[in-house]
Amino acid sequence: MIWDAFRPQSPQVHAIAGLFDGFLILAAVIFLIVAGLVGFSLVRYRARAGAADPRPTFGSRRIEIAWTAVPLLVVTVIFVFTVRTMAFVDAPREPGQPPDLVITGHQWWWEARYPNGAATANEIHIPVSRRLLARIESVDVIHDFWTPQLARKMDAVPGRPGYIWLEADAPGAFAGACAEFCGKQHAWMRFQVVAEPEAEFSAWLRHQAELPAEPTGAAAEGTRVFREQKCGDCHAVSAADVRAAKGPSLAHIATRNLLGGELPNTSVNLARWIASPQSIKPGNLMPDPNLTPAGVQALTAYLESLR
Ligand code: HEC
Ligand SMILES: [Cu+2]
Repeated sequence: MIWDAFRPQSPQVHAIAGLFDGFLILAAVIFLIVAGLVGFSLVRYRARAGAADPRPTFGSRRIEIAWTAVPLLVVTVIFVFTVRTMAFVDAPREPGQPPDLVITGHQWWWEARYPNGAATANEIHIPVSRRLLARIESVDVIHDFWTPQLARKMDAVPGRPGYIWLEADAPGAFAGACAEFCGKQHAWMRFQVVAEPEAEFSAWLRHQAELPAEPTGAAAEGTRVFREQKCGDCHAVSAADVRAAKGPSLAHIATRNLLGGELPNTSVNLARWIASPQSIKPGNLMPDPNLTPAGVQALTAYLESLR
């Protein structure tokens, strides 16, 4: 996973980085001029033995105009470039089109829903070189959705959705994080944006909305434990199940790279999570279930069949 805020990978972040670089150069030039003049004055006008006090300058209109006009000009340049960049980077606050996906912050995971019913957690797929309009929401507290290489930050404020363009220049998995302190597991509210060629993206999107295959063998035993443990009160297992979700959709969970936003999705980690989510992500909103080792094994087999 790439986690490099200094390597922009989208036109929007290129624009933001360009603004930053420009201002850095401007600030460096101003610094050199000011520091140079201070240095020059220190040497040229230093106190000399026997010299008289220098004559103070009062009420010089020329100097006052200069030290008003020059900063005004600098600030105007900064303002114009900032507004131009914002106009390019920002999605409209009230877009006249439906979003391509809805991203919802939960304590402490990210849900992504697509119009065809596909739902995923902490792993957001986008096509390469096509910007998607993402609507950013929250169901509990204020979170902040941030993929440093792909898009600006956007607060996820309950009841007040925001919009961003989500785009990537090249295929890859780009790291993201919640950027607004939101409680105990804030630091673990990680996610990945997976950018892939258009054909792969649309295949992924179609597949995620399909119903899972009927489980057989150990996996079928897992569905029984799943019902018995009421996992389904919080988790959907198919795209047809659209109840308001307390937990991530587990439909096609076996196709995902990560668990809990950070842990590689392997059999061992999946079993560890099912057995004791609290020991992995203390305080998260999934209570430790009371399972036998056989129950953990059956559930793991079941969830691994959800591909
Ligand atoms: C009270 C609601 C609740 C119940 C019941 C519950 N879970 Fe969860 N589960 C959650 C929440 C919330 C998360 C997300 C935790 C986080 O990452 O902060 C989660 C996460 C998971 C994950 C990781 C998903 C991912 O994409 O990271 C798996 C797997 C999972 N639960 C399986 C189960 C199984 C199996 C059961 C039944 C034994 C179960 N859950 C019962 C709420 C629940
Ligand atoms: Cu958060």
